[in-house]
Amino acid sequence: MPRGQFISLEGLEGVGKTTNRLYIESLLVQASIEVVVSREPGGTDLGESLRELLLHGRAGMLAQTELLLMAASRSEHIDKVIEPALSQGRWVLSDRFTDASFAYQGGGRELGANVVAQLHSLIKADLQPDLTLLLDMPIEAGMARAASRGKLDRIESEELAFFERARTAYLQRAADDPRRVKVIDAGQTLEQVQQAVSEALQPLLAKA
Ligand code: T5A
Repeated sequence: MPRGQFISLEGLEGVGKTTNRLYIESLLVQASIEVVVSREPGGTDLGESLRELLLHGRAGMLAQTELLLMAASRSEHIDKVIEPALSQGRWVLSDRFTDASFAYQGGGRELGANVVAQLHSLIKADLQPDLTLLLDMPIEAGMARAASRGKLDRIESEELAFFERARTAYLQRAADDPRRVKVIDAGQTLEQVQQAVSEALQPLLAKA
């Protein structure tokens, strides 16, 4: 059985990952592709408990603790959800993956890309998505969208400079691997964003 394809969605707060995840799922279902939809942090029972701590725990968590907990969630997610699905020929659509740690902990928390890469060498560092859609837009506009949904969580409450560093790190990841990471202007109308998302998916869909 051919291995499934792995797609990740990335971007800062409020850029429309959830909205576009649902759209991509509908495109895959229309194409009769069996897809496992998941998220990070989360995706497993333990990962969802870690997500609760990471997003709604008390303030004052050390940057390195945050990175380790993200990686712990990812390790469980890879072994228990992503790898089994891909090897059974199913596709995986994950709301965030490793690029988020490079952006938020490497960039935002200033731990640096080397530390993030070193830690990931302990988990399955060679597993990369076949396609990553990086939804990008000015930070303030994304935060306004996120804020319109209600109270901000622990990470969403960070200062603007944190998100500026995270955005720079995300765009660096895209520049370093343009074949895998496609940057989509998330500040357009939803219809335009979905058109761009659909176009970016075509090469993968053509292989299905
Ligand atoms: N994290 C995660 C790390 O620090 N390191 C890591 O390694 C990992 C894996 C996870 C947090 O953890 C951090 C990053 C995050 O801070 P999350 O699950 O990504 O959190 O956060 P969510 O709250 O689920 O998602 P976001 O806040 O990022 O929002 P979304 O899902 O990007 O945006 P969405 O789809 O809910 O849209 C927001 C609003 O905008 C509207 C939608 O209708 C909605 O109301 N909208 C648009 N409006 C106008 N035009 C468009 N084109 C629109 N698209 C969406």
